Amino acid sequence: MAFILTGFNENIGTITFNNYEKRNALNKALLEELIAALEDFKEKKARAVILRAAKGSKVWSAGHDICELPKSGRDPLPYGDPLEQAMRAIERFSAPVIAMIEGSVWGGACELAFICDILIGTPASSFAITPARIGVPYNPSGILHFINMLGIGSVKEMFFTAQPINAERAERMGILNHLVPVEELENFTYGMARRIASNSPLCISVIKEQLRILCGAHPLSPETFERIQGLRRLVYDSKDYMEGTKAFLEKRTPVFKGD
Ligand code: YXS
Repeated sequence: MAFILTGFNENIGTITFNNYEKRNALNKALLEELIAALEDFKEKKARAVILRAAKGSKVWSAGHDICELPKSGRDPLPYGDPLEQAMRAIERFSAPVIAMIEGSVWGGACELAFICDILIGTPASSFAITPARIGVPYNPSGILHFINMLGIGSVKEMFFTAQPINAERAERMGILNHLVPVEELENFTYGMARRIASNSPLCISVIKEQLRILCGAHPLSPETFERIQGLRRLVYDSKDYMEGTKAFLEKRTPVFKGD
């Protein structure tokens, strides 16, 4: 089964999540297909890529596939995790990637959407950052992506409450570049992609890479890095981390005890 569908037209690539039975949960296979699709679009010299869910989706993506999160004692978001690899592939893709958001976005899918260059949503779009709901210690590069997008106050609220932010607020916060009626979403998004495709691809790819380098220019001392890793280990070694994933799979509310 293909976990994504792809298309290529007028130098614009399209990647459509195709795992709705599991609410487009980002499993290893889907993410490997996404990375392969970007490689193919690179060969075809795509000038823009659109990342989307199927038309009419109520959920854009439910985030990391919880069934694939490691058991206690292992970092759930290591550097080599397929989701981390997919995000780096998007960040380093030479052309702009536009997230066309129809439906709700959860957990690691928020970071996947935020790492895209432009986000276009509808009034039914929403965004929920959910590590605290599952008991997952997010990683430094991911937190930096959120800080670069939102500012520290909004990042704290979204991480601490794990509650969805609606489309109107998401536009005010700068998450959405554009908020359009659902019936206009495809035309608006592909219209922007065509405008981008008509500009200088070399200039755009250099500006995109310059922005990536400048946004990520936060040197960490080895001691700071080790302290962050030690803090994260406290969480992923905890009973709460086990309880979060177990509760989801048993379809019940988690009972966190703080240890
Ligand atoms: O019971 P079946 O087999 O039909 O499967 C159900 C769900 O178990 C499955 N599913 C998922 N499977 C794995 N990983 C997921 N993230 C996931 N989400 C859903 O899809 C089938 C249909 O789900 P259901 O019945 O709940 O659909 P719904 O339409 O009533 O509700 C849609 C959602 C998205 C509101 C609901 O599925 C939900 O709350 N999903 C979990 C959202 C979430 O907390 N995602 C965070 C994943 S962890 C992550 O991304 C990072 C590690 S972190 O946490 O750090 O951000």
